Amino acid sequence: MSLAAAPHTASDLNLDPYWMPFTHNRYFKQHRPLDRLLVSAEGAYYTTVDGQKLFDCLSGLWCSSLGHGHPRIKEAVKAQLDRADYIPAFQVANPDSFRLAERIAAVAPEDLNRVFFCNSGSEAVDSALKIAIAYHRLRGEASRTRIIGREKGYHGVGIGGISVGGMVANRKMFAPMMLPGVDHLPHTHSLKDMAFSRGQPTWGAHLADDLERLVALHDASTIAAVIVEPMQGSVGVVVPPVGYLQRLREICTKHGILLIFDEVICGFGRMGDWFGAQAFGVTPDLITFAKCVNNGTVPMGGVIARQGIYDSFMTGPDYTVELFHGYTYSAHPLAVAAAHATLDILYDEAVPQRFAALAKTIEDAAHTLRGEPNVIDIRNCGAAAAVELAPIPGQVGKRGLRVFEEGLKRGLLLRFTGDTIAMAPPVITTPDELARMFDGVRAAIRAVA
Ligand code: PXG
Ligand code: PLP
Repeated sequence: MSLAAAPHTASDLNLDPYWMPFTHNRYFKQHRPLDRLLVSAEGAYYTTVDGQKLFDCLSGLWCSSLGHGHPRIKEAVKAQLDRADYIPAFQVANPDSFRLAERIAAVAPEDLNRVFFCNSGSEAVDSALKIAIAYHRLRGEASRTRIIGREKGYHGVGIGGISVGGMVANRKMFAPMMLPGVDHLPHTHSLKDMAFSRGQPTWGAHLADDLERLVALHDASTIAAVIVEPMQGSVGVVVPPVGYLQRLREICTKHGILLIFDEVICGFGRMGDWFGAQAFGVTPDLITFAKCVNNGTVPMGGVIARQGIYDSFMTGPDYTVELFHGYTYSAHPLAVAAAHATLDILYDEAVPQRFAALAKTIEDAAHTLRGEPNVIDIRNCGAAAAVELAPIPGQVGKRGLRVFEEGLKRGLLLRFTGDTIAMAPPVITTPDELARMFDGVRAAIRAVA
């Protein structure tokens, strides 16, 4: 029986078989929190199994930026389901996949106009890394095999993504599986130099120069690509210093290294433009996307490549496969239909521009939390903000968890990573809802002081 059909049977629910992702399974299952069992979603709110409404402070997991249940997306997915539930993407295609690629290319920067589809951000990252390595090989530079990631980076949970990623908890258990030859740039998160910056910190552009040190160490002829998130979402809204991404671009260009922007969170409006690339005025060679491409409705991810990268694969006899890579569900018709409807809404409702306006309000509201107990940093970028709290001594992550639980009591579904609380509400958030969100966060922070 579904929870939705019988909301009051939640206490009978067998919690044991489901191995929850990125979750403290034992804590969850011992506490059996009814306010964490979500059964419906509408606009900017979830409803719990007990009927409590929770404001969606992170737009799902950064993916439902238009709010939930948008009628145009629902209709598009239902109509597609009536036409065809599944269409293979190998050697045949749904015409709507071509149209979607064309529309994504139209909003991507410069000549990034070739689009490869997959089903998640993690797959997008692994696909982009494979494309980068293969590209150099096809051009006769097979020695370019190293990938440079960044400390504190998050690039999903595939083997490629954890190798280039820089979050130690995601890596340490899996050390023997890591890609060889990966190196990391230093992260740009320095409380000493940039705490409480509004928007982009003015300190830190020089950290990009470390790429020159890695080039000197490894030699450019061994380096295929650099991958970074323009704005780092997962680690808690870490904002690129003014000039930092520009500097990375210059060094990559100078040494023939591909620059990959992992825009799984930045893409499709949140930064106040279509991509972080445009918001920050820096064009990479490859962009990964997922999440907001179809408002999180059906899993979808992808890679956007410069035309020259695609063209370099188009060699050999024309009846042979050029890229030996793809997924059963690449360009799944339901995901494609949801993406078309999402793009319609992004245009018709001027979503990137509205996010740019919301960004300013979020910045002002977020920084009013300065001076609250244990608040050691506040960061904001686009329509996203984070509050970093001092850990309870010896119990890193406990304060974040307790603020999250206090948030639930106040009708807020917050996102915590360690002791950092991140917020990225849907574009439909009203000024009143935004004020209530920050009031609730303030009260939750005080409650755990
Ligand atoms: N790259 C980036 C930059 C991401 O932020 C991924 C890749 C992986 O995407 P998938 O679809 O495989 O999960 C991500 C995902 C959070 C949070 O709370 C962030 C992500 C996922 C879940 C939670 O910040 N980012
Ligand atoms: N494992 C097996 C045995 C398969 O047959 C396939 C696909 O055919 C996969 C894994 C990969 O699945 P996907 O294409 O959904 O990534």
